[in-house]
Amino acid sequence: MKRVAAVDLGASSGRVMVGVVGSSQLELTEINRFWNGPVTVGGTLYWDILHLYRSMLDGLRAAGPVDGIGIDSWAVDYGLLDASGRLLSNPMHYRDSRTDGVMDQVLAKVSTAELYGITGLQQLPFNTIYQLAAESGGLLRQASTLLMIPDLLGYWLTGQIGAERTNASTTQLYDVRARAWSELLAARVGVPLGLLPKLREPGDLVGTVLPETGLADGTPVVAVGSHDTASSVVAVPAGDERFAYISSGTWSLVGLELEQPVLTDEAREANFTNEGGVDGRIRFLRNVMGLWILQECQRVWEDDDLEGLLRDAAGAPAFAVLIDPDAPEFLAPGNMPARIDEHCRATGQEPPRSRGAAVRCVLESLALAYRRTLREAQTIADRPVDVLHVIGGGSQNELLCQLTADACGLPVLAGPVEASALGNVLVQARALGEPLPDLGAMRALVRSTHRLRRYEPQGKPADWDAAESRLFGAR
Ligand code: LFR
Repeated sequence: MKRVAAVDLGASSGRVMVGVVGSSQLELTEINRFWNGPVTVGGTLYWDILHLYRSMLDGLRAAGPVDGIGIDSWAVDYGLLDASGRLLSNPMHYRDSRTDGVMDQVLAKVSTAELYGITGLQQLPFNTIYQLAAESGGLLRQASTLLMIPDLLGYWLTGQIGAERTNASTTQLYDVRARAWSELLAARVGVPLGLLPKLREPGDLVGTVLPETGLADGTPVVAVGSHDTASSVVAVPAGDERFAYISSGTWSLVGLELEQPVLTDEAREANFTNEGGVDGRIRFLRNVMGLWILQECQRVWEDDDLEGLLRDAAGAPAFAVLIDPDAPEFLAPGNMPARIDEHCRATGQEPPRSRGAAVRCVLESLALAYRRTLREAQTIADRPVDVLHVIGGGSQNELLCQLTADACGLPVLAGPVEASALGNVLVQARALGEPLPDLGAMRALVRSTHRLRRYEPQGKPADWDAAESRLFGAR
């Protein structure tokens, strides 16, 4: 049996959890939970990295002695260190507007087809490659090392430098077939290769904690699937290969787990990503905007009664208004209710008349985006699926789970909620000697220790067909 600590940082909150992992045991206890989000300074969106580090240390101290510590977080963002190992600038938030228009500048140096052929990555304006191209003030010239967020926090804990592979795979500077940094792309976009540290595998030892952390001397820090989505996919409680998943939180990551990347024109045109998973798997998925739109509505409404909003949404008329949740205007923080209204007017629809109607519009639109993404993923990867696993915080949203089952015409199995933290502790426990030979064994343990909720598809499939062609048909 192993007792390990998972630091799991999401875009709206971070947490430290202790996991006890044994042959028939998998239990998580939350030690602390802390705010995370963008902080605007001088018109730029930053993460509050020292607040995250301090809160994580508070949690780790409160956790007491553990056999290991693992860190996962959102992807694509990074800190730059100078030659003495000091952080050059506070890490910026991927939703900051400094990358506006930068993709086109980079695409003038490397074509979309070449970029996709090497990295297999979905084009998102905030991919690390575009953020680096947007760095100003000669920062890249002053920098010696680039560390992704979990690698940066791991460096502060241990003094050791490295780049965990699953998160490196989200930079769009990583060659998915060669399984190495792409020298060609780095050169083409002017990123010094020396900036990119040696790659680490999930399960590798990062180092042991430094005395200044105040943590128990000698505690190992273990690399996990440090991209939160990689960790959460580890904890998908699937029994065989014929499954799809939605890792549901601020983002909805919708797709399949594959053995090999799919780098075809079809996959590129449909903008699917091939991110690196634990044990060399590929996460073939697309980012759908996710619960972010609803979270931003709640922030603007100053309404934290999600239950109440969902009740109102359940009672609101079906398919009254539909939006494309992936429209670029929904990416940056801001007045989301007003943007929804504008989007409706621009597409010839009456804006929703109540909060309940707006929430219904967001959830139905998400369900339609899931449906389209899943169908495309199955066709492009030639992988039929029988069941859709919804994991992460969004798996608690009963209305969304039911709409998802209805829209996709598949049974939805919802749970576990804390999927990233579970994936994190499972990979650590294995690295520390717990007999969990492969993903199948880890998933069987999640299945036998966690209760899942099943949603059968209901309603009329024809209604969803009609709604889909209303929303996406003209494209
Ligand atoms: C989810 C996630 C997604 C990534 C996005 C930005 O938390 O990690 O996988 O595309 O955040 O980093």
